[in-house]
Amino acid sequence: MRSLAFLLLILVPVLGVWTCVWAQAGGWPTPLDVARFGGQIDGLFDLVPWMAAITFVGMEALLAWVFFKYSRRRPDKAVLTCGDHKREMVCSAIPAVLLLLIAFSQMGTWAGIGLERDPPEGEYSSASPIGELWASQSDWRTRYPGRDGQPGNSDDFEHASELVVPADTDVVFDLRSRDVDHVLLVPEFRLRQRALPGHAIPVRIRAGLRPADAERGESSYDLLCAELCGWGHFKLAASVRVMRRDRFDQWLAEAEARWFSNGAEDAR
Ligand SMILES: [Cu+2]
Repeated sequence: MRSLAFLLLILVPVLGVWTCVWAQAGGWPTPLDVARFGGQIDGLFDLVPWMAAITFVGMEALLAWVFFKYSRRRPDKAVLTCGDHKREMVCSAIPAVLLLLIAFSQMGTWAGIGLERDPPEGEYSSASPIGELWASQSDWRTRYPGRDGQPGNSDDFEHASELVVPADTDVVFDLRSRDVDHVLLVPEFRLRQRALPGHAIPVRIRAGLRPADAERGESSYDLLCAELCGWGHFKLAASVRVMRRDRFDQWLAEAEARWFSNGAEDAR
């Protein structure tokens, strides 16, 4: 009985670590990464499970050792101790160090992604072809800046329920909300950003095509709202279409013409 219990104690951390390694090796449950900083963000995600796994194995091993060592009949009784300042300090310091490690390890990645409106000098040369992405109950609406490249004037045009972006291009746009809090989520871009009413939050993405779509020149990804934002939350399931640059330019010209024709092509 004792051996069986001991075996189970050993089995739990071994299976825990095995599932962790197996999941990572198989790329599960991480979605496809087509983002410029996706690898770094995944690395940050991996850090916490690994820390948890090592702590888990250590604690299980300690438990197994205690179980093994003190399970024999011993003449001495267990002693209840209350309050050990030194041990409490150690037990507080270890999680604090781990939390600081998590905090500092992500600083470089976030600085690299750069959520500032103006890109670092020399890094991004082209102006963003997208002005704003509006969330509302209950659709997503992209506002393109038109021919002058400046959002907020009369040559802007809109496209509903879809964000269309050029592939392998740095795109910066303002995320906005018309009504309540929403959360923009595109798992393949490793992008999750809250949209707040009254705020224009700059978002930078650089998306690629799925390897299988390289020849076709176009990929589609789910664009979701990750916040239960009201009765129409389910309607905020849209898509991001990533197009090769030449296809995107053609799409942009057609979308612009369609917007300003005011439906004239359908009346013919
Ligand atoms: Cu929502």
